[in-house]
Amino acid sequence: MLEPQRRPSVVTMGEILVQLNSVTTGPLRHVNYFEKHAAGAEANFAVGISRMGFHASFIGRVGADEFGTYLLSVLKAEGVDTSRVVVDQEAPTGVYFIQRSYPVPEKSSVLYYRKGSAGSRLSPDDVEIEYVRGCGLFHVTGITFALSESAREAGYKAVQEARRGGAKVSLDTNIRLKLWKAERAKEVLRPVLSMADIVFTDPDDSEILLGERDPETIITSMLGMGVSTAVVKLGEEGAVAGTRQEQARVQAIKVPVEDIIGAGDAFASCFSASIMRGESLQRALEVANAAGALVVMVRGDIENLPTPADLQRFMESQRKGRVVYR
Ligand code: KDG
Repeated sequence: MLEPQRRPSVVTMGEILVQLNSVTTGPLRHVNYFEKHAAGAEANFAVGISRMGFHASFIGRVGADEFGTYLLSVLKAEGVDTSRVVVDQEAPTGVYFIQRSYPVPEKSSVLYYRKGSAGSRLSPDDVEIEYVRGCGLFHVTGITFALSESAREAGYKAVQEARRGGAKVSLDTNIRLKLWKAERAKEVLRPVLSMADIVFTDPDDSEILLGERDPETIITSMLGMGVSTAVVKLGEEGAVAGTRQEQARVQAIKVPVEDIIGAGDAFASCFSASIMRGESLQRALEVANAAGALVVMVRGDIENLPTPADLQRFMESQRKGRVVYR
């Protein structure tokens, strides 16, 4: 058993990638400059948790290459425990590009170069049982289960062991249809849903997983599956959350949008941090909503992830109406 003080509060597991974000908007064929960022849903979550003052750890693989070295140094600089990151000698670090505001204004799309990447070679052997059992919260997204068979098995193992150790499990459904088909996502993720305590989702993913788009119905059916907190992100309509005891709702915050990718991870990490701080469901949803708004204002997923002090200043500026809206 790990000593209590050595136990990580939050463990996440997935693929950390290099994001090459278009400096200018429009179709990628005409973009000449790309900016390098560290990204990947679960890694973003770990950084978000660490900025909020909790111990966070990331399990995954990077290649033995310059990009792998870069990603590890970012995680370390952010205070994320990388002791369980494997440097894979056989495969390169995954990369993806972001195209912004084309063809839909303010929407971003992703282009993956990650097939056979180090991150996708995540395996059950990378999941150290005592480590995962010892955490307070284990967080994973649907992306990890879509990467490869071995990554899916690693995902199942980690979720089961976290539960065995008494940790809470949080799942962001994050179904990326560029990585797998809807029917397969449903088949693989349904068992994870029924093992999760906290679920973050949206109507598109819920339609695939539950055949439901209505937020209240989604919450009711998730609670019926044994989930204790269900959160439905509604984009421009804000978000709703529910437990068996309470319901919460927030309106979206209007801010100048640079790149929406990463907002969901900011939302999920700050929601979880707020719940870990013992705050109410309504407060957690407000904090999550504010964190998501902060992240869309810049390119890159992790750069604008807030500290508690940032959140306080931003939320105060909202109340005072000081933010200049579009
Ligand atoms: O949630 C943001 C992620 O989608 C992005 O950083 C890349 O992890 C990623 C993915 O697989 O899409």
